[in-house]
Amino acid sequence: MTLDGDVAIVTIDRPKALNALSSTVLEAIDDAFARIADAAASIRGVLVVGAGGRAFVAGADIAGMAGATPEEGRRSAELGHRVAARIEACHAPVIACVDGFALGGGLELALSCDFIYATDASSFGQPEVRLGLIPGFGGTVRLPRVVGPARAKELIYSGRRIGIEEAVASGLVVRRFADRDALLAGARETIAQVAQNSPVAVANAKRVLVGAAGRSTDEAVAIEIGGFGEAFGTDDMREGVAAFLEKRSPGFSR
Ligand code: CO8
Repeated sequence: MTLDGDVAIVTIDRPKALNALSSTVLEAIDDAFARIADAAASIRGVLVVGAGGRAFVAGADIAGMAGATPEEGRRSAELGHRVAARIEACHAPVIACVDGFALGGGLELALSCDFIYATDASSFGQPEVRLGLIPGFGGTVRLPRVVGPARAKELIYSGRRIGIEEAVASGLVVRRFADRDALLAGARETIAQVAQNSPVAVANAKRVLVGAAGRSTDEAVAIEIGGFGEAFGTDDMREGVAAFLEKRSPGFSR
C-alpha cells in the first residue's frame, strides 16, 4: 500500500503469475486494508490496481490449488471472504482499477470494491467451471447483484470472457478509459470529488449500502433509517446544512 496525498493505492504485485491470488497475496491485501483502517482519517479513497500491465488479477492461484482437500478449499474461500469483508468495511470508497484480465477470484476481488473502472484492454469472466471449480470469493453473491441473476448465471455456467463493451453495457464496469494513465487519472478525479464531501457522511452512506445489500426491503429500509438518523447527530450534518443556508462552502471534519 502506498499513499498519494489522501489516496491509498493497493497494488497486487505478482506480475509473473498475472497477479494470481495466492494466500500470501490475499494476506497482503488484508494487511494493506488493516493499515488503511488505521490511517482512516487521512485517506479519502482507495485504488486497487494490478502490477505488470497485463492483468488486474487472473484469478486464484491455480498452481496452489492443485491437490488441495475440500477443507483446504473451504479455508481458502474463507480467507478470500475475510479480505472482501475488510474491503467492504473500509470507511472510504474503494475503486477497482482494472487494466487487463480480471478473471475468477480477480473479478471477485474487483466486485468486493465499491465499483469498477477499467481500460479498453480489459476482460472479465468467471472461468472456474472450466477447472471443475465454482466461484468461491463472492462471485455467486456479488456478480448477480451487479449484473442481474440471469446474466451472472450465463457468465458463471459458460465461463466465457467478456470485453469492455459488454462489461460496460452490463453495468459491471462503471466507466471505461483508453489506457492505464487515463484510468488512474479518472479514478483520482472521482476521489477528489468524494473528498469535497463530508467524510463522515460518505462512510455512513457506504455502511448503509454495504449493510443493506442482499437484505429484504424491510431490513434494508431499517438500515437506511438508522444511518439517516445517525447523520443528524454529526457535526458535519450541522455544518453542511448551515453552509447551504448561509450560502458558503462547508468546512467538513477531516
Ligand atoms: N494462477 C496461477 N498462475 C497463473 C494464473 C492463475 N490463475 N493465471 C495465469 N497464471 C500464470 C501462467 O501459469 C503463466 O505462468 P508461466 O509463465 O510460469 O507459465 C503466466 O501466469 C502467464 O500466463 P499465460 O502464459 O497463461 O498467459 P496467456 O496470455 O497465454 O493467458 C490467461 C492469459 C487467459 C489469463 C490465462 O493465463 C488463464 O486462463 N489464466 C487462468 C484464469 C483462470 O482460470 N482464473 C480462475 C482461477 S480459479 C479462481 O479464481 C477461483 C476463485 C475462488 C477463490 C477463493 C479464494 C480466494
